[in-house]
Amino acid sequence: MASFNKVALVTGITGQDGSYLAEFLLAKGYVVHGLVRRSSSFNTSRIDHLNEFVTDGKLVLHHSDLLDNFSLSRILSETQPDEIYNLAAQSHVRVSFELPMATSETTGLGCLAVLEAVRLFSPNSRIYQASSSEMFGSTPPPQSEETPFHPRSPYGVSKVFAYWMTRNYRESYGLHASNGILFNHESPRRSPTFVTRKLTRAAARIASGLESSVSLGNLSSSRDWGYAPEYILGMWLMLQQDQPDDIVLGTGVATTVERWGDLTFEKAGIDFHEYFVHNEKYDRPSEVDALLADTHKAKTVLKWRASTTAEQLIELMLAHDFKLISNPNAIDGVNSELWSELLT
Ligand code: NAP
Ligand code: F7E
Repeated sequence: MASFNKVALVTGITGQDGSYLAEFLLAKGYVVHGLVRRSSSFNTSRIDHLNEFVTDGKLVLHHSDLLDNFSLSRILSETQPDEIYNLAAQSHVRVSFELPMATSETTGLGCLAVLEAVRLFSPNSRIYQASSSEMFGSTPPPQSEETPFHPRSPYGVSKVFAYWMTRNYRESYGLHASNGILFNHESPRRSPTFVTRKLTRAAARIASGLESSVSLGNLSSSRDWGYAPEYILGMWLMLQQDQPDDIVLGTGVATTVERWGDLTFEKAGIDFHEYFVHNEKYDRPSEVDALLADTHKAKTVLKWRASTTAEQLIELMLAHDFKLISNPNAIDGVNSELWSELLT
């Protein structure tokens, strides 16, 4: 009997979440199509360890761009994916103040381009839209699916647009389109331009005598920080539900940036306040002060919960940043016990 593989299409496959999601789906037996945008230098370092699947034809990489509707439409027509994960975005909040138009195009209109291409060329595909806790902005915590949005950056505003477009296509055309409203999730694959990885990397390098300070912006904001691979399971579960929905994923515990810095440097054997330098270039024109997830719905509907604590997350990120000092090509695998738990 011929075996049947589900087909998934992942935009943003070269990013933190896209790389873990590709691994997860391949381990589940999916054929995975990933969109890679053209770059003048290599931009596939997070998925290069999956090359054996490219050779086997299980992982197919396509050059595309969320801003190129024709390529998106052609790829959707040709691949007819069962599931589409729209993870591509200009995802840096501070940068979105410098690039408001480009951010709105990719992060906002890019989602609409995917929805419209699905409606026209692959209407049976299920869609996951990577919505964000940044949409809550200045609305006080805890934040749930019922919390009103008050975004505080061009990034947050663009994500609100994409969120409502996703709902509108669900209500207007009956698409199976879901918003995962994810709070911050981190990993050793996180770009060091985000504060958690910037801190674990700096602590490892300062403790090893390679650097002498770390420049940062606002330390008083708090975030609900979880471990990215666990959130991949939540994304996948949303697309396995009979009905599309909008669901918050987070840990339910918040930590300030300063506390993350203190803990990280302490675990590296040094004192954060000896090495911290304030640099206003990292401050934002308007800040999101406090994010904390109310994950009641994820627990009841998806039976999903985050299990890695902020301290455990710091330890695993820090360990990887120390490893990178002696071996710059070290690959950060997910702990095999956790991985098999996520896959079963
Ligand atoms: P990331 O590491 O910044 O990855 C973003 C991905 O989007 C990269 O693969 C990037 O390609 C791609 N991309 C950017 N512009 C594109 C364009 N015009 N066309 C096609 N691809 C484009 O982000 P992440 O942390 O994995 O997050 C995944 C998604 O979840 C994003 O939409 C983000 O906004 C959202 N989100 C993230 C978090 C979080 O805490 N991580 C929380 C809530 C929501 P390159 O590799 O070439 O740059
Ligand atoms: O900032 C403060 C900064 O850039 C966290 C993205 O994945 O999560 C992420 O957005 C906090 C902010 O993440 C520096 O002002 C201080 O208060 O690590 P971040 P973010 O802005 O929360 C959401 C959910 C997303 O959807 C986004 O895509 O840390 N902070 N000093 C700093 N932040 C950075 N990046 N760099 C600093 O030097």
